[in-house]
Amino acid sequence: MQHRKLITMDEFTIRETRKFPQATGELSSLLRDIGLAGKIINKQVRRAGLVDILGEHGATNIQGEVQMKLDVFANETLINILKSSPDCAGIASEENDELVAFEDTFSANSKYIVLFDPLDGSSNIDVNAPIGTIFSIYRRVSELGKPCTIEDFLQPGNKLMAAGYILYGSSTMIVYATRIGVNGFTLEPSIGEFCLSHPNLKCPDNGKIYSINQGNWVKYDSSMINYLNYCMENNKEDSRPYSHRYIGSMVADMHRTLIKGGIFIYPADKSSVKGKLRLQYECNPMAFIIEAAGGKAIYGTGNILDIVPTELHERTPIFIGSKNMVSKAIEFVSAKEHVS
Ligand code: P6P
Repeated sequence: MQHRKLITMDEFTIRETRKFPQATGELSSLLRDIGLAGKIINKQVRRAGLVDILGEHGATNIQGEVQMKLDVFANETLINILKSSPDCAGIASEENDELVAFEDTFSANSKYIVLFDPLDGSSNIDVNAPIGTIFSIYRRVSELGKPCTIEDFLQPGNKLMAAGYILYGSSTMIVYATRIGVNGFTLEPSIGEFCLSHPNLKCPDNGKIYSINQGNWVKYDSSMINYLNYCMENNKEDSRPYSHRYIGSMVADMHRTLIKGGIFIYPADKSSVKGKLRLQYECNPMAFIIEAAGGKAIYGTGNILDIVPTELHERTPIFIGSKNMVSKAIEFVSAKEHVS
């Protein structure tokens, strides 16, 4: 049988870079570094049940969430690798209160900064459910040669240069978007390389799955309840245009939404008036990916990518996925202006 030639992520990014004569290859190099961090994290995730890496690390992060040891390992791996990369001036992590500006000369002259959620969905670690790493890459706005500043990290999502996620699922994948498209790569363990498996990903305009934590039902306002009734009412005639799926790990729920179509929603509610999910670490990167794949990402009346962040860890409501399903949801849900 003729084996399909494997195209590694490095080969792919170099090929893409060659399409732009002015490109320097720094972004490709940064994506390679993030892929390396993903492979190192993946090795521990795959052994989590065997090594003393489960269980609560005891510390709590700025969100007040107890940090699982794997969270801390993933965070430190990403920081260490990006610190030694010549293409990253600094980072901001969902697990760190403040940004980390890399002070060495190499880094201070780098033109990119990276934000990441090192291990999203970590509450699923001890039940072996899919978890993921989410990352965003911006071109810095501060002066080269000096440490990066908070302004570099408070750019709206429409300024992103690239964004992606690593999904530690039944296989390990990295999916990333640039301004020219979305591509997925699956880790081939025998050679330790991410190989192109999902070229030119597109989010279907329609889908059959709505994804939301309906356990929060009692906290929703009437417009949100009306929308959920719409999602379920159709099932009474067993027409079943919509099914409900919710993994509770954004990377896994979003990957399904990207591949199969559907809508993922984490709305504002009575106890989380700004929503739960973080704008810079979860919502903007996912919005960038979904919109690059032809989908839609809204917070209420406006696009997620147009929100101008005012603080590093701010949250936002999110309706994201197949563009026709997002448009339908917004018909029901009264516009919720972004509460900054
Ligand atoms: P809930 C995980 O903690 C996370 O940040 C996302 O990955 C996920 O979509 C969401 O929170 C789950 O939140 O309130 O439904 O448990």
